[in-house]
Formats: sequence, C-alpha cells, structure tokens
Amino acid sequence: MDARYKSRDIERRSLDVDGLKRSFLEWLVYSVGKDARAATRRDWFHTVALAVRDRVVDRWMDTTRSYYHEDAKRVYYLSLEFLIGRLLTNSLSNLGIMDECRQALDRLGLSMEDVVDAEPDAALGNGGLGRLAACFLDSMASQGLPGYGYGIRYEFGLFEQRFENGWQVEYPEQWLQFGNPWEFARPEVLYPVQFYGRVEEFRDSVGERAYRWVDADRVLAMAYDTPVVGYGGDTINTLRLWSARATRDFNFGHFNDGAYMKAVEQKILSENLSRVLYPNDATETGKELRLKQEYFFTSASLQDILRRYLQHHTSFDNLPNKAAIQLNDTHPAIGIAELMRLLVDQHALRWDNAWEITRATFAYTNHTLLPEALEAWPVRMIERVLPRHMQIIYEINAKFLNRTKAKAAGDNARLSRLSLIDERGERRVRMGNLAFLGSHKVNGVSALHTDLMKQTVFNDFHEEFPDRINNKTNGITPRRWLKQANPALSELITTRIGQGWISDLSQISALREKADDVVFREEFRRAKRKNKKRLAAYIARQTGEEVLVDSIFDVQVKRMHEYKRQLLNVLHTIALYNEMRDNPTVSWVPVTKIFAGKAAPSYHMAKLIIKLINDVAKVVNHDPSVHDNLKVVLLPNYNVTAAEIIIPAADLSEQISTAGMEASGTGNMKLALNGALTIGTLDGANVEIREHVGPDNIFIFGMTADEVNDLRATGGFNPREVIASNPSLKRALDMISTGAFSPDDRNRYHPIVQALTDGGDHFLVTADFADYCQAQDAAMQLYRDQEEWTRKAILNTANMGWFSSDRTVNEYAEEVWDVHPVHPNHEGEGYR
Ligand code: Z57
Repeated sequence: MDARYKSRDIERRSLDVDGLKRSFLEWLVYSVGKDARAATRRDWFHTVALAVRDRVVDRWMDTTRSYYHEDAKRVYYLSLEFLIGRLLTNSLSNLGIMDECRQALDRLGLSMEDVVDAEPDAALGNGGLGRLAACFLDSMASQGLPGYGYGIRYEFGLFEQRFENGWQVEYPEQWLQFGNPWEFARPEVLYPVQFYGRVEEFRDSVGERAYRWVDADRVLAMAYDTPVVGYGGDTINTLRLWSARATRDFNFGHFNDGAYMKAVEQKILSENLSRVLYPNDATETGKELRLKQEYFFTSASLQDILRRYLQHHTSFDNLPNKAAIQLNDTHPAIGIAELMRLLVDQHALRWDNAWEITRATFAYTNHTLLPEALEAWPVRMIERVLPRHMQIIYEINAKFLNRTKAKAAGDNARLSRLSLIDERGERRVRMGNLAFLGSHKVNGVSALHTDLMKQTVFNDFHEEFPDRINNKTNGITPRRWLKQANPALSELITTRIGQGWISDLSQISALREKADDVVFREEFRRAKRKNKKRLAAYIARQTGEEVLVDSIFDVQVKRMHEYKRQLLNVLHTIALYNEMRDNPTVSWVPVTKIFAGKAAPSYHMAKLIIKLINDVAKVVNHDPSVHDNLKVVLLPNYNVTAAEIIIPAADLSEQISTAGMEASGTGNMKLALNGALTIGTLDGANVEIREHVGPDNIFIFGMTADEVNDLRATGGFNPREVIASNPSLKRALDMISTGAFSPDDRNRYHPIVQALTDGGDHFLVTADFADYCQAQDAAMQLYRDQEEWTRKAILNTANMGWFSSDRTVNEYAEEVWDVHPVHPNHEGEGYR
C-alpha cells in the first residue's frame, strides 16, 4: 500500500486486507443484495468495484474542491470517443492496493483474475483516437493536471465482432446491461440542447440587430461522472459523459388523445441521440444523427464549462485564462459556432470580443489526412438542424474572407480553398477549416503528420497563420500498457531500476546498459515467454488453434483498413507458406501470424480481407506439409482487454501502412515498449520510433511519403509490371484469384485482386512487397540468434521512454493549454 494514501474513515474505507474483506462482504450483502453462497463472479466484480469506488470518493471531492478554491485553469478534452477498457485493475493499481485486494479476495476463496474478468470492456471508441483520449485522461490525473473529459455515454459501445463461417458479424455490445459500478448519475446536472426550428431577428435594448433561435425541438443532456484515478491516488479527475433524456415540456392543451401518444413517441425517440457509437474509424458517413450527436455533447459540455466559469467570474474576458478547450478531431468543432452563439445571443457580447475569446479558448488536434475522413457537412443539413449555427458560420467566413481578400489580390482559387464552405458540388461546411480558424493552436499527432498537414490540407491556412500549427507526437500511458498489461516484465524492470519509471518513463533508459547483461537477457526472455504462453492459451480458447510458443509471434492488431495494409501481411504469409512447402527440408524459423481487428460494418473491402485471412488460416493451419512452421490466427473481437493480452506477447510488431497515411499510430508504441521489434514503413510515429530505438533495432522497409507522393503524381506506377517481375508475388495473387483459399467460391476475392491490379493498387501494396519480404527475412534470420534478438528487444523497451503520454500531455499543458499541476489538499475534514 502506498504510504501517502490515507483514508479518513478507517472503519468504512480502510485499505488493509482485513478492512477490504469486511467491506466486500458489506457491499455484497447490502448493495448487491446477495450472500456469499449465491454470489456469481459478476456479483463479486460489482461488489469489489463499489468498494474500490468508495475509496476514491473523498480524494475525488478534495481534488474538485482544490480546483474550485484555487480557481485553477482547467483543460476540457472534448472527444466523441473514450476507449477506456476495464477499470478495476487500473483503479487498484493506481491506488496502490492491488496486493491487498488480491489477498482479501483470497481469504474469501476468490481469485482476483476471475473477478477482474467479469468486468465488461468499456468500448466507447473505435480505435486510436478514442484510446488516445483515454491515455490522456490517465496522464492528466497522474500528473495532477486539472483535466476533464467530456463525451457521450453511449448505451451501446463498439459492436462485438464474431466470425461466422469466417465472415465478420456484428453484435450489439451491451456494456451497461448489468449496471456500471464506476459511474455516478447526476440527474440534477441537466442542460437543454435544441435542434431544428428557425431564427428570428430582432432589435436588442440598444437597437442593435440580434437573433434568437425559436420553435426548436429540445432534448436534455444528463451528466454521468466517472472518477479518473491518477497514479498514486492523489488526483482524481472527472470524465463527464452525457446521456440524452426527453424533456417533459408538453403543450397539453394542444393534444387530443392520438396526438398525445405521438408526442410521447417523439419524446422517447429523442433519447436515441446517445444510444450508439458510430462504428467508423477514420471514415465519415455523413448521417444526420451523427451531426446531432456531435452538437449534443458539445453544447452540453460548453454550457457546463460556462456555468463553472461563472461561479467565479462576471465577465467573459478571463475565459481563456480559466478554460482551455481541446477539440479531439473536428467532431466537436461545431463548438466554435456554439460558443459564439452562447456569448453573442445569450450573453450579449459584441461579435469581435466573442470571437477573440473563442479563438483564445479553443485548440484543435487533427488526426488524419485521409480525404474520406475529413468532415464536411452539407450546408442544407446544418441549415435545417442548426439554423443559427449556419448563420454564425457564414458570418465567421465572410469576416475572414473579407480580411484575406485585401491581401490575396484576386487569387480566387486560394480564397475558395480557404473558405469554410466547399462550393464544388453540393455546398458543404469544411469542419477542419472551421476548427483551424476558431483555434489559437492546431496540432498534428506525429512529426511527419504535422509536416504533411502544413504541405497539404492546411497549406493555405499555414501560410496565412504560420505560428498556429504545432506538433504533439502521441504517447501511451505506461501504467496500463506496461505496469498492468505486463506484470512479468514490469516486475523485472522494477527489480533492476526501481519503480520511478511508472510515473517518469524516461527513467526506463537505465535499462540500456542491461542489454549486454546475459543474465538480464535470460530473464527478459523468460518474461516474454510467460506472456507468450498466456497468449497461446487465449488463442486456443478463442480459435481452437494450438500455436508454438517458440515461434515468432508476428502481430498485426489494429482496425481493418486498406491503408494499414493487412493485405501486404497476408501476401507475405502466402509467399512464406509457398516457400516452406517448396523447401520442406530447410530448417525454418517457425512463425505465428497473429491478426486482430474490426472492420466498419459497411466497409466491404475490409470485411472481405477478414474473410481472406480466415480462409488463408484454414488452408495453412491444416496443411501437414508445413508442420508447425507456420500458423495463422485472426482473433475475434479485438478490444482494449484483448490488446492487454496480445501486446506483451509480441515478438514482431507490424506497422506497415502506406507511407503518409497513418497519422501517428499508438499500437506501434505499445508493442515496442513491451519489447517487440517493429517491422514498419517510415510512416507516422514510426519515424520517431526509429530515431529513439536506433536504426539497427527496427526493420524499416518500403517507400517514403515523398516517394509515394512522387509516384502518384507522375502516374508512373503499373502494378501489373511489378507483379509480372516478382514470381512469388505473382504466385500468391494467382492463388487468391483462382480460389486456392476459397474452393467453395472461386470468385470470392475478385474485388481484392482487382484492386491490386487493374484498380491501380492505390495503397501500393505490390510496390512495397519485395522490400517487405526482405525485411521479413531479416527478422526471421535475426530470430535464430536469440541473444541478439533479445538485446535489440531490450533496447526497444529501454528507448521508448519518450513515448509516454505523460510527455505528450505535458507538452500540451505548456505549449497549448497553459495549465499547471494542482496539488489537492487531502488534509481537510471534507463534509464530515
Ligand atoms: C482515428 O482512430 C484516427 C484518426 C481519425 O481521423 C479517426 Br476519425 C479515428 C487515428 C489515426 O488513424 C492514428 O494514426 C492515430 O494514432 C490516432 O488517431 C490517434 O491520434
């Protein structure tokens, strides 16, 4: 137990083993309503979670009270996604009471693992963007930064993925079905949010033109708070998620019987707003409900932020000194128009004053350059759903373009690129341009991505505002991704360098010198082997496949997307399979190809790639001529919990996106930190990972972003030629196209073969194939030398300190937010 962590009320909230045990029994009986004989694992999970939550509340209130009393500047992280995962191990570990809890459960005859496994995975996000938000919450709380997360309490998180006959099938993910012990409902924290209606113009008290939004539909946003436990338990921040509630403002006089039922129906339907997370990662569908979700949570959050600010202030001039609002992608960018509306329409500020305050308050993070992911809402839709906001966006645009016109001297092409409205085809609002213009800082998520932002999507804006774009390379929390997910390696590290690395990951560089220590290497290998055994058991349970623990665990885990090029990995798998069959007497290094990842339900190509991986697995895994030298597994339902088992067991980390397309990647960081060697392109944060781990300790291959750009610009790429000149690639593609993996439907993979050939191979899979195979060969040869492999693996772990999200968040705090740590006062008597 952490000595700093004292509880005020020893009777009810003691942290020793006996106290915990007594507390568990009390919660079980009086809150869960069961006795120890009748309790299921799930009952015990709820019991333990409630008892742990109890031990967080005092410190949570202290933290909130300290922020209030110091009138500290807060940062508000607005995100449509928070991919949290399970919280029990995280809370216990950050409170420093893991061992006490394990012993208390032991005395009750229960296994900690069973209790932990009964917790559903909170999957309120799709992938990298949502998990980044969760890592930032952990890092802000762990460093005492006054940070709040704001998002939506989706009733259904990301769908559950199952394979039926090798195809992805989606099932609803009912994480709230049995209740959520971590959250506190706040039925009194309720804000109205409007949609539709129309705008009325009138003259205000001093005769100025003014506007009000009338005849609108209303829903209420109700708050649910989840405490965010920082490492050491000193700071407990808040994640506030909004749930849609119907209003009760019927006009009863208006209805006869039939209309009454219709009205009630409408009310019920309005609660659909927070029902489900859209399952697209880095692709936009342009659905009206999605726009409404974005506005719903953004408006509620801004109302809440202003209410908190007004507790201490009467004018808005100080808002930028008391609140920093970070937009996680453009999803909350409508907040710029909303803050203008609140300041101008509701609080009667002058436009220019309101604009200055708005810009100084907001900052925007861009997470992708993919054109299909850049939000552009039809003007017609915004006009209908948010009529006042459309006016405000026009006004922002007119003022900006007028100012720029004077300088741009007739360069109309440039002006139309800078415009908030895309006038080509159906008129649309470019949310990226709105976010850029309404923010004082705009950042990319890796050095390369930020450079490309300046050269491409925001090139004109960058020329206009050269100081606005800055880089904040992503990071990951070492608490969840090393300490909790990999206890074997964590304990080894701590025995050698102490536990300082947990809150200051730069200290992990002290392991560098251990790379040459044979005893340490042996222990490092033993930890990896333990994790591989754990994963092998998981694979057997999930897929029925037995894999060799001593094979290379070659891991590609991430969303299924063409630009991430799972296909490149599959083609190499088939080529390797052929080589092994052709040369059965060679002593091969055994390889296990491990894939996991979900496809967006409407992304047909990604779903076809899933089926292909499963089909290839079926053929390869049942072919006795390759023995155990090659196995292929695609694990179902990849989520945070699965990642925590897979990542610590990886030997090789696949980060093979087409250069220039992966904004950063964060899985790449998790895998390298856990001692996997990266095979990757010079894309996203891979570039910086190479700089940190050293070029000798990473397998880099393929075209650079510049080469990709040049090749596409000159149109000089012909996949047919590349395929014809590479027999192993040709053979692999021929097998796919002639039905070697789909004898039941020989044309099944026609769309894939088509995309890689006549389709022009937009993602340059064939262009990078040969170089990728060479890098794979190099990895296999190195693996034969276990001492050398382990040395490089250790150097990966030792050199990943910079990729802690603590570092990332500190850079934001200093360079974007201007927020500073607050040390909560835990000495007071609180409310008792
Ligand atoms: C998403 O997960 C990312 C970008 C998006 O625009 C959307 Br929508 C979802 C990812 C990037 O693809 C990753 O490269 C990046 O590491 C991650 O966001 C966090 O920045």
